[in-house]
Amino acid sequence: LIKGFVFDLDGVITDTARFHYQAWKKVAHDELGIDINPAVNEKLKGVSRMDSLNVILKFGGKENAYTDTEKREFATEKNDLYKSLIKQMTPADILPGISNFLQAITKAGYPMSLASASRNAPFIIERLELGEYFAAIVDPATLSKGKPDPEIFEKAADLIHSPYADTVGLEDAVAGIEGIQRAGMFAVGVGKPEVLGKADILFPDTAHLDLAKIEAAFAEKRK
Ligand code: G16
Ligand code: MG
Repeated sequence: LIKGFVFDLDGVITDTARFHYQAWKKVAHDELGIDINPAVNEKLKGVSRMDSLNVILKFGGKENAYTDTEKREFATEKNDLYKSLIKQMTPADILPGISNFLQAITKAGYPMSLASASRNAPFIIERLELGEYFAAIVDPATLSKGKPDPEIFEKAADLIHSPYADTVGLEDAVAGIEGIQRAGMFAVGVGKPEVLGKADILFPDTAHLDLAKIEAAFAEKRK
């Protein structure tokens, strides 16, 4: 039986990727002389702040052009810009269907926690007024490895005392689905089958998320 749900944030609960992109695009252009594009942005999804900077530097062929101190300054500049953008978020930025889905899970009595790589996740959840649904939020500062390592999903499940085999994880990124499955959890994908084909159950978008279907697919797999 299902004992708990762990959620990714960006791409599942809200679309912060556009704000990350806007902030990185400006810092990359102004400070690094690198013009990023939507294909680069895809590679930043679910990836930590410093790793995102490294992806951009690699794309621009400037992997070894800066010291760690300089890199920290670029990351801080990006984050300041990002924070000014997410300050304007409201509950209207919750992705379609998510509020009803969270209500259905709560009504069914399953605890939920958040497995987001973002250090800004607590602030975003507050802006979206979704705090009441999440019993816990993993602090990414405590992690030694990023997705696809299962660590973040394991911590999220531990926080709600949900055994991994009885936990359902939701993700929109390949690395996230891989992490959920490596943790021994049931993976719910939100996105395209070409990308997330390995998920245990897949929904084309958040509006189609269906708790009854997830419970049935989970029961079938654990039979
Ligand atoms: C999110 C985004 C990533 C971002 C990361 C860290 O991950 O998808 O693009 O780099 O958080 O964010 P911050 O700079 O705010 O700490 P997730 O796991 O919510 O999809
Ligand atoms: Mg995501």
